[in-house]
This record gives sequence, structure tokens and C-alpha cells, in this order.
Amino acid sequence: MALLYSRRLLAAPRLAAAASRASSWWSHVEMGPPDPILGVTEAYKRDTNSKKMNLGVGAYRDDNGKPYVLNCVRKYVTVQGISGTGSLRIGANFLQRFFKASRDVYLPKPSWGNHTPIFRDAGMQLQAYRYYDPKTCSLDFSGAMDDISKIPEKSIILLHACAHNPTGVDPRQEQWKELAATVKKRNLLVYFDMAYQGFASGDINRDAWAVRHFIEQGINIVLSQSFAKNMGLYGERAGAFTVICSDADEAKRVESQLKILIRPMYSNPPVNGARIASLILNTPDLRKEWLTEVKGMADRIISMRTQLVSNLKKEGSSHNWQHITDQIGMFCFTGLKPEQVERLIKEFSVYMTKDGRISVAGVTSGNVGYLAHAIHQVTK
Ligand code: PGU
Repeated sequence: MALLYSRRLLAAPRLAAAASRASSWWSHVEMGPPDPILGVTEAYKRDTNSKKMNLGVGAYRDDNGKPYVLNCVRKYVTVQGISGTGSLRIGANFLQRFFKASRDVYLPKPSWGNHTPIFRDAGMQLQAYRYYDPKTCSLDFSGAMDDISKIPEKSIILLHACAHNPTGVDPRQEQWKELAATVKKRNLLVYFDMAYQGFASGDINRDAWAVRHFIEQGINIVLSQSFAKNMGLYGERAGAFTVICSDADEAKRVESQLKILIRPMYSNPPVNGARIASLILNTPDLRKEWLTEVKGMADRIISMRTQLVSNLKKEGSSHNWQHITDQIGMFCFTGLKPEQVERLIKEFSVYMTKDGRISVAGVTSGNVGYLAHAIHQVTK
């Protein structure tokens, strides 16, 4: 395939040169044997007999001899989006156009800053539910459950699938179960934002647990995914928006409307990042290497959390910094106040968002000591 392709590309301009060449470097190259399995298909394709049968390749066919797409696969409609942000925006516009039950989208307090303009610009209304307790720097689970159980039926709730941004605080599996039960009882539409799959635990399957649990519970979710972080494809803008439908027919209808939505926005997404992502996911060796690298990235972040805390102790800080190691994912919600953040920036050139969030990905064994020193100076 690659050879044919390059020959096609090169044939015309090289033609004259080829005519004057005495011999080729490759004249000794013999015809290779056909592949024992795929070669059968090639021979089958060349055959003109109308009764021909291909019993060579082990790929399932239906009773009409056609490739069979499993029904459970047909229930997913996935469209490629422009990274996480673009995929969220497709979803927001889709809800605005087709979710007739409500305009209200409930975000965790706090949430990623861009969620608000994404949904607002798509014509939705933003509401909030309690999520984080600044006093304990951890999940306010009872507050969240209390608020969620009062959300009007058939509203939309946004959940961070894993590695919540900016707090680094996720529900535990038992808490996700309770949450799913309440969401089901209230008949809410769940919008999962999954921008950090792999960064919470280092394991992409474990990080997909909540999304899968909701689907297993029969909750028809929508999902935005980004491959920016877990594949390091930031500039490629590879992402996806998925709607879980109740049957294949519904999926077809939803897909047709998503295409209609996307056509006037940007017509088609760029192919390069998506090709890289699909190659990694579908090539066993690359997939294995990728999973190891994701774990490596997550582990380095975890080790920086530990080193930051031990360096703070070394500095003589008497505060309880346990939340730094308790929190997960790329971010740590330090609990630093805006004036302390300002001092860190002005006096130490340590930059972070005003809400006291640090991207632990930016901490290294070379600068963790300096960071701990700076934090200690503004918090003692
Ligand atoms: N959803 C969440 C929860 C995010 O944190 C981000 C990126 C996205 C979606 C969007 O991902 P993209 O694939 O990059 O479109 N948040 C990062 C990146 C900076 C930004 O704000 O775009 C962050 O630092 O919060």
C-alpha cells in the first residue's frame, strides 16, 4: 500500500531519469508469497465466479454475507470533535437543539472555567451543585448529593469523568454508585466530560469506570473526550463527542443531526491527530507502549505531589498539606488564597491560576524545592 502510494506520487517526475538508468538497485527483489490469510481474500476478490465464497478470513459476516456491526456498537454514535473543547461545544449545541426538556446545565462548583461560556454561547443556562469543600480541601459528597437530589427532573448535569479540574477530587466508586442511583431517580441527562482519562490512576480502564458504570445502569449519557493530554496531542486537537442511544435506528437519526450541526461550523475535522490516535489505539504494540507512557506520566505527577509535601515539611511548614497527595490527576487545588497567589507570582515568579490551582505536571525534581520554599514563605 505504502509502496504503491509513493510510486504513484513519484512516477511522473522520475520517468525521464528512469529511462536513462542502466539497472535498478531492486532488480533482485523477488515476488513475495501471498499472506496465508489475507492472500485468500485477495484471490477471492480477483475471482469472477458469481458463486464465490470467502471462507478464509476469520471475520464474522451476517447471513447475507455482509460484515456485521454489532447492535451494541450501533447504539453509540461518535463524531470526531476539535479536541475536548470542540467536542463539548458540539454537545452543547446538540442539547440546545434537541434536548427539549430543559435549558439548564448543572455544573460542579467549581468547574473548568470554559464550561460556562461553552454552554452559555450555545444558548443553555448554567446552574451549579456543591462539589468541593474548601475547609477540608476534599469532596463535599453530602452537599453534592443534597443538591443533586433537588435538581428538577430531566435537567442536564455535567460530571467530570475523572481527575476533576480544578480540584483534583473525584468521588470514590461507592460514591459514584450512589450518584448514579440519584441521577437515575431524578431522570437527569448526564453529560460526562473526560479530558484526563489515564491521569487519575495511570490506568485508562480504571479512569473510565464511572462512565461505564452509568452506562451499565442504563443511563443514556453523552460524553466529550479529549486526546490532548493522554496522548500528548495538544496541537492536533483530537477529540470525540458520543451519544449513547437506545437503539441502532435512534443512533442513525442522531448521527445525521450531528452532521447537520457540524457542517456549517467547520464542515470536517482535521484528520492527522485522529489518525495518530486511532493508530495508537488499534496497533497492539503502540497501544501497549502508550498505556505504559500514560502510567509513567501519571506516576511522575504522583511522585511530585509526595516530593512537594516532604519539601514543605523540610521548609518547616506546620500546615496540613495532606490534600496535595490525596488529590489526583493533573491538578492540585492548594487552598492558597488570591493574595498568596499574587505574592507567589510577584515575589517568586511562580505562576498559577488565581483560584490556587497548580498544574502538578509543571513541577519537576529540579524545581519542587523552590516551589515548596516559595509556598512556605507566603503561608507561614
Ligand atoms: N475539559 C476539561 C475539564 C479541561 O480541563 C479541558 C482543558 C478541556 C475540557 C479541553 O480540552 P482540550 O482538549 O484542550 O480542548 N483544560 C486545560 C487546558 C487549558 C484550557 O483551559 O484550555 C486546563 O489547564 O484547564
